[in-house]
Amino acid sequence: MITFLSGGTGTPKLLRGMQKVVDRHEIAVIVNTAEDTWISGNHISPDLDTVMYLFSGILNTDTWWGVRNDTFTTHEEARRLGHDEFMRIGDRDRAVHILRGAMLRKGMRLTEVTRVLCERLGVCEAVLPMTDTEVTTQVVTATGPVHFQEYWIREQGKIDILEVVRRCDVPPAATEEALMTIEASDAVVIGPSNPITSILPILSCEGIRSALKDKFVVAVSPFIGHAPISGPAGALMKAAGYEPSAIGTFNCYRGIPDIFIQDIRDEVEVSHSFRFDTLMTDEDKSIAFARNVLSLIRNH
Ligand code: GDP
Ligand code: FO1
Repeated sequence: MITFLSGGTGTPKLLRGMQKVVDRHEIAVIVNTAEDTWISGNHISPDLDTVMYLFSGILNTDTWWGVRNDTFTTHEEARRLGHDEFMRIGDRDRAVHILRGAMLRKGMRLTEVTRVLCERLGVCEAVLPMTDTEVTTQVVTATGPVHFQEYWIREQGKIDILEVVRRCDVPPAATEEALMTIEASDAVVIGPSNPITSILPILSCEGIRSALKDKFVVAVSPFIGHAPISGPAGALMKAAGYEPSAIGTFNCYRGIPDIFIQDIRDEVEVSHSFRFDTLMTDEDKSIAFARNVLSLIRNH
C-alpha cells in the first residue's frame, strides 16, 4: 500500500499516473479538508471531490475541479434570482454536495460519508479525509480574515496576505482510518501540493507526524524555480515565511521526508534531492513521473 497526502491539483495529477502503474486497491489518499465550506446549505469539499472524481473517471481535468461536461443550470438560475454563489458549482457536482451535506447533518462522520460517496461513484482506491471535524484555512488581510476560497475565488488572489491561519473549535485529529492506513503502508508520498493550504493542514492533524516517523516518506516539490505551476502557493509561502521554491518546500517539511524530489529545471539544488521532470501536463507525463516515484519507493 502507498499512501498519498493530497490537495486538489498537483497530487491528483500524480495520482492520475499512479492509477495506471499500481494496483488501484494499493493506493490510499489522505486528503486536505481545510478548504471545505458550506454553500447554499450544501457541503463543498474541493480536494476530496477532485480526488473522488479523478478515481471515478468523471473529473474535469482542464480545471482540476468539478465534473467533466457539467452544466451550471442551478447556479445560473440562482444568480438570476438574486442568489450569487461565489463559487461556480456545476449541477452534477452540486448533487454530491447536497448528499454530503444531508449525511453530515444526520450525524455521519465525513470519513463515512466519503466512503459511501466513493462506493456510489465506483472508486476502488481508499479516499480518506484527514479529519472528521471542521478546520478552516483563513487568509488574514488588512481588513480581517477571509476563508481561503473567498480569497482565491472571489478576490482572485489579488489582496495582500498578512498571515495564513487555521480556525477550528476543536484541534483537528487525524482519523483512526487515516492513521491505520499510514501504519499499513510501505511508503507515504507527500505529493506536489500547496505546502501551506494542502499539506501543512494534514501534517498538523494530531497523530500524523508521529505516524510518519517510522515510515519511508517521499516528498515532491510543487515549484519549478520560484513559481508554482498554478495557484496561490507563491504568495502563501511568502506570507508563512518560506521561500516560494523547492528549498522553501523542503524547509516547510523539514525532518519528515526521507527523500525529496525537485524538478529537473530548478536552478537551485536542495542537497541530496532526486531530480525528475515533475511537470505533468498530460496523462503520459503523469504516468512517466509516477513510474519514477515508484522506482524510488521499490528500491529503497
Ligand atoms: P489545490 O488544493 O487546488 O490548491 O491543489 P494542490 O494543493 O493539490 O496543488 C497545488 C499545487 O500543485 C500548486 O502549488 C502547483 O504548483 C502544483 N502543481 C500543479 N501541477 C503540477 C505539476 O504538474 N507538477 C508539480 N510538481 N506541481 C504541480
Ligand atoms: N475554482 C475557481 O477558481 N473558481 C470557481 O468558481 C470554482 C468553483 C469550484 C466549485 C467546486 C469545487 O469543488 C471547486 C471549485 N473551484 C473553483 C476550485 C477551488 O476550490 C480551488 O481551485 C481550490 O480550492 C484551490 O486550492
